[in-house]
Amino acid sequence: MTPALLSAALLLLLLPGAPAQDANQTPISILVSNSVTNAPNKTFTTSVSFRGILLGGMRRLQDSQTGFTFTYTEDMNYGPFLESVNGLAGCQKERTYWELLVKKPNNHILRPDVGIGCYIPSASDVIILNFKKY
Ligand code: B12
Repeated sequence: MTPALLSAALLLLLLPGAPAQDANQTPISILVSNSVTNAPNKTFTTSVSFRGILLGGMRRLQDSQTGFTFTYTEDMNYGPFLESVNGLAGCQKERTYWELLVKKPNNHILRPDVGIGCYIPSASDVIILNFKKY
């Protein structure tokens, strides 16, 4: 290959628009909100594997060290229960918990009838983790 062809090939590789993401990954956003204190929202981006569960995307995000952390407890009947996000934990005494909502690309907001271990995100879902009172 001539030097000119080689630099053209290198340029193509570096051009924006080159596939940045693994084709097997479904991109999603995670928006952390707090309807108790109205603290500012924070949005993060992550991905899940093909037909992968939300918990996988949350773990991937936590491992990427972008300032998102979470903990969960294991319920014997329903699986993982989201206990805390970014250091803030739900509390039985104060009747607070992390609610799971999903904003679809058409802006409709759903409240899934399963938790983070069962919900399978679709491409471009905005997962809303909302600290709330019950
Ligand atoms: C009360 C209740 C809650 C309360 C529990 C707080 C409390 N301390 O009482 C709150 C408001 C926190 C709650 C939240 C959610 N819940 Co709820 N909840 C119930 C309900 C109505 C009764 C549970 C109960 O008290 N059982 C009696 C006690 C004695 O048994 P227990 O085993 O100790 O109950 C505990 C578990 O049920 C656990 N729990 C409650 N909800 C959920 C959800 C998940 C995913 C997990 C892992 C555990 C869990 O909290 C209870 C108290 O500690 C049930 C429906 C039902 N009729 O059973 C739904 C139910 C269990 N919840 C459900 C869901 C989907 C959720 C949410 C994911 C909703 C959402 N989109 O945000 C969130 C959990 C989010 C998270 N942080 O992970 C589903 C679970 C179905 C499934 N296969 O996953 C159920 C079956 C209702 C439904 N839609 O069909 N829930």
